[in-house]
Amino acid sequence: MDSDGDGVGDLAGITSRLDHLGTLGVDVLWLSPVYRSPMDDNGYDISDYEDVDPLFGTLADLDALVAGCHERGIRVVMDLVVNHTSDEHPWFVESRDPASPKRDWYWWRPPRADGSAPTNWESFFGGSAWEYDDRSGEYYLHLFSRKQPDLDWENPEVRQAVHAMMRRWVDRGIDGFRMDVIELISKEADLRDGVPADGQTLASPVGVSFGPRLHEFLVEMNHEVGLSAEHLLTVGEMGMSTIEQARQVTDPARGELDMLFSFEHLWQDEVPGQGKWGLKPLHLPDLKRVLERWQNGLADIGWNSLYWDNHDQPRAVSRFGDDSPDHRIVSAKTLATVLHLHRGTPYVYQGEELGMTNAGFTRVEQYADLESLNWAREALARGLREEAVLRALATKSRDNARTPMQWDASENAGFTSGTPWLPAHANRDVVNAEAELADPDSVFHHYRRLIELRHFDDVVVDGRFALLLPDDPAVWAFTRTLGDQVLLVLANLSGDPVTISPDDVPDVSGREVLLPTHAPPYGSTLRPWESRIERGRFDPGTS
Ligand code: TEU
Repeated sequence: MDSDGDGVGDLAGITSRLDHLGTLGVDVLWLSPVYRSPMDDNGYDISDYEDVDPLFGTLADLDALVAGCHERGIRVVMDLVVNHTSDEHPWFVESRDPASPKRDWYWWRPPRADGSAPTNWESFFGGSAWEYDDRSGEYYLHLFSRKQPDLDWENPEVRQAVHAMMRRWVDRGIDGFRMDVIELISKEADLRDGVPADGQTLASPVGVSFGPRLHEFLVEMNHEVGLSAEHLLTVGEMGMSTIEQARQVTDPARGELDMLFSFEHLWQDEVPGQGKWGLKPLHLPDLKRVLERWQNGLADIGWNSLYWDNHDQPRAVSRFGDDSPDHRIVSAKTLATVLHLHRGTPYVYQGEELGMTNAGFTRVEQYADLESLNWAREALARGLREEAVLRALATKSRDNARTPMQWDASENAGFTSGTPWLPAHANRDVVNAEAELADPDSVFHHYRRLIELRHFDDVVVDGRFALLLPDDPAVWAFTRTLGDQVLLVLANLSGDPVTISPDDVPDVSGREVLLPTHAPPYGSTLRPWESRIERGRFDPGTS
């Protein structure tokens, strides 16, 4: 929400909309980075960790937002981006001088004998992960854009500076951190070449994810900042984490993080090895199995986070549901039910609670995201047809999730009085908060009820998870069990009716239907995208 008409959302804007969050019932607000930044990567390139960027307001605006949240019982988690800084951060500016004491706060390396970069690594945003600096004749490492140089966490001064900064935010009233690409902070000391894929010259970086000192750094950070304090929440973005690594990171006895974001479920609609732009239709059992393995893997130790959407992902209803007018509302609700009834902490990304859809851009010029633009440029140069490039962007670009929040049906969706930085979606006349709050059958109220259910029902929080019908290509069914209490979730993730045989679901007595997507009757056939939860008891003697 933009409060000052410059077309960009800001802190005062969010504060003016806190009733929306209050009505939805969320416990915590995760704020995207609002620190000072040249905005090469929408604020994930920070030039001053101690201040708010004027684009978003002032420190006083941030204090007001935090106070407004706290009044409503909502905690505020900030984004912590400390794998890298901006190249305009004073630490890096100073580090450009080889004689400076900050030189080894970053990864400066001499060229190889032939003058080429120290390793053949490709940055996550395309091109070499090394940038040559004329002044010293050395390269610096940037796993993301060249305006995002990687900090060298081997240096204790770097770690101390980060801890001190985090303590200042906690002292200011912040309730925790979402830690950007935190799996990358420990790198294997001998930086070495990777193996390029066929026909490529650059390779994925090696030895940078879950490096040898990662757990040590997380334990140290937790201890130095006091992150295990009851009121603080920590979630690490650790896309490549295995379940075993996640058990370690989130085991409370080890004192690292509360939870992490794995990406494994989001790889299920990619051609293996081709990355996010290699489009593959989803085979539902693959997705169910991934979540099942994470449920089982963290059942006794650790804790899951649950999410479909964030600022880097396409909209869930467009990706895993059906965003056509016939099915948008029901499929958005069903995706929500399935996710929120797993065990873990569910995350709702702005507009997901309205069933907001992908951006619907049809030209490369409409995109703003550097990852999308870099890839499109490279792909076109490689000879990929324009239709294919546009299809991949329309399916996967991060901008799909970044169009203005749809508050009402007006021209800019009520987001700004000026020109929005990305255009508001044409479907704002139907998909908007004002209309959905007024409609008890809306996607919004379905999310509100799911959140409410979790607040009152221990089975949602703690129940043991068991997947039913794992190989069924359309049905997503599972139980959550706590003592003799059971929640049975039945969902049809397809546009065709499906029939579930009574033999395939456990015998539950005293069934009560919760959060159905459709009006009765509730039989063994689920209508297109229909879902419901049934609450009951296991009869003594049944298992
Ligand atoms: O994303 C990390 C990350 O792995 C991304 O490269 C992600 O895979 C990609 O955006 C998916 O398209 C985090 C932030 O969430 C992202 O917004 C930042 O651009 C990135 O780190 C660099 O800080």
